[in-house]
Amino acid sequence: MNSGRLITFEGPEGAGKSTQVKALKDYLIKEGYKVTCTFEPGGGPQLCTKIRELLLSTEHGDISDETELFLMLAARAEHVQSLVLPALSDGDIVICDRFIDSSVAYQGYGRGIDVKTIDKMNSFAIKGRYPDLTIVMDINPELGLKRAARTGALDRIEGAALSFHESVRSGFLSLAQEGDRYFVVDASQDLDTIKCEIKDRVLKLLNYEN
Ligand code: Z5A
Repeated sequence: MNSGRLITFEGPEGAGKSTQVKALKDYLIKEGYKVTCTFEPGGGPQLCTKIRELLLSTEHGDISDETELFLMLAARAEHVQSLVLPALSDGDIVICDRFIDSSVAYQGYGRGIDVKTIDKMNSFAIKGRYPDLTIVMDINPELGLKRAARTGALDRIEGAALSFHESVRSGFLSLAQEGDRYFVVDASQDLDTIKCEIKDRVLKLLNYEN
C-alpha cells in the first residue's frame, strides 16, 4: 500500500533545490510529520551512488545520450524500489531532489531524445507511482550556473553549453503546464520568500487530505 506522499523538487542548475528541500524537511519534522529525504541520481543503495559517479564524472569522456538516459533510469528504478516505495508504504512524506521530470527536461528537451519514449521509461522505472506534488524552481540558467559554480567545479552535465541549459529550463516550464501536480516558484527571489511559498503549497496538499 502507498499511504505516504511524494513531493519532488525540479528545476535547472543552481535553482536552490537542495536548500529548499532541507528547509521543507526541517519544517515538516518540526510539525510532527515523518519525512524521508532523498535525491536523484544517486539516492538509495550503493549501486545508485556508483551510477551517479559514472554519470557526473568528467573522467570517462563523452557518453552517448542514450547511455546517459539508461543510466539515469537504472538508478531511478533501483532507488524507487529500494527506498521510495518502502518509505511511502510506511506513511512517510518522501521529498526527492530531482526525479522523473529531470529526465524529460535534460535528456528530452536538452539532449533531444523523444519525450514520449522517456515518459514510458519513467513510468516503468517508478512502477507508475507519480509524485503527488512537484515544485519547479525556475531560474535563468546564467544565474543558476553562477550559483552552482559557488559550490565547486562544474560536473559533466553542468559543463554543457548555455543553450543546453536554456532548453532544459523551457522543458521544465512546458512540463509545468501539463497538470495540477506542478507548482512553479520564481527561484531568483530571496530564500525566505521561496520557503514560504513552498510551505503554503505543501500544507495545501497535506490539509486537503486530512
Ligand atoms: N539529471 C539528469 O540529467 N537527468 C535526470 O533524470 C536526473 C538528473 C535525475 C545532478 O546534479 C545532475 O543530473 C543535474 C541534472 C542531471 N545536472 N545538471 N546540470 P546534482 O545532483 O549534483 O546537482 P543539482 O540537482 O543540479 O543541484 P544544484 O544545481 O547543484 O543545486 P541546487 O540544489 O538547485 O541549489 P543549492 O545547492 O540549494 O544552491 C546552490 C547555491 O545557491 C548555494 O550556494 C546556495 O546557498 C545558493 N542559493 C540557493 N538559493 C538561493 C537564493 N534564493 N538566493 C541566493 N542564493 C541562493
